[in-house]
Amino acid sequence: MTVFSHPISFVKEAAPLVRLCWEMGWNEANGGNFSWRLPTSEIEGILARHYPDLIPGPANPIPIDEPGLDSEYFLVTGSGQFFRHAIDHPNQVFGIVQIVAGGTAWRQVWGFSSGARPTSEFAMHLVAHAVRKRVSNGRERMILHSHLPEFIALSFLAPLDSRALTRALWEKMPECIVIFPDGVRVVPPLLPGTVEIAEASAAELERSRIISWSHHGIFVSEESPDRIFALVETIEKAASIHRRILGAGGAKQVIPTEILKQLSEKFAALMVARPEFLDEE
Ligand code: 2HA
Ligand code: ZN
Repeated sequence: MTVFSHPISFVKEAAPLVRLCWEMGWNEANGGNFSWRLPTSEIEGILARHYPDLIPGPANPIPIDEPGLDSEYFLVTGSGQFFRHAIDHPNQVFGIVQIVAGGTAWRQVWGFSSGARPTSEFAMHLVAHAVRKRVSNGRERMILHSHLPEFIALSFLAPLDSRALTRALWEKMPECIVIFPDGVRVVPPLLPGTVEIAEASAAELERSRIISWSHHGIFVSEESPDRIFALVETIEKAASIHRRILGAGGAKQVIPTEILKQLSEKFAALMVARPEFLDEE
């Protein structure tokens, strides 16, 4: 395998993740998007060293003000860009933007070599970063939106309900409750890219790193490429098991609640939250 390299260490890490998402069948064509809140002094140092002549672009207003993100830098995929091209054309697929003017605007500082702008979901990503930066005390830095086939299929087969979906996934694979104890929060069908879906999503992101955009895909927040990939692949695996069971006429039995409780006690130290949907209704 050719080793991918890039002067910007964050692009070097993000491009293989983004390309892998395409290989997994999660991000077809220009579907989905990715962003990474970069450590400020590190990215400023890298840009000054490798791209000393960069001139930041003009300020573009953000639909929803995010004062909590003022002066932050984001590596972000471009609107219309293909995840499939991330390794071959990283400087075209990705850009780096900085939030300026007290969190009311962004300006481009690097990338988007073919003239793209940040993803059409950029305002949504910023809303999510603001919520999850606060809720996770700064740990989470990365957002991935993917069109997962098995996970999307479930939104046509099962109730659009956070508790029902979370329990259905937890009860199919013992790893699930440990890897996503915060559960999957369901956002009802709303038009992508609107302020309305951003607000509904922000409310759910207060409770979990993982939201389902019904009939559309998953939107998750995590710390690093490895963690975000592991989280999404586990959810998609559980969704595929659940969907196969539904397709075969439904489960004859599931992992008992008692075992889920024991798992969440045994692995409590590894878990990001206490599971909320374990109590009886
Ligand atoms: O095409 O996935 O949600 C980008 C998207 C919009
Ligand atoms: Zn999408």
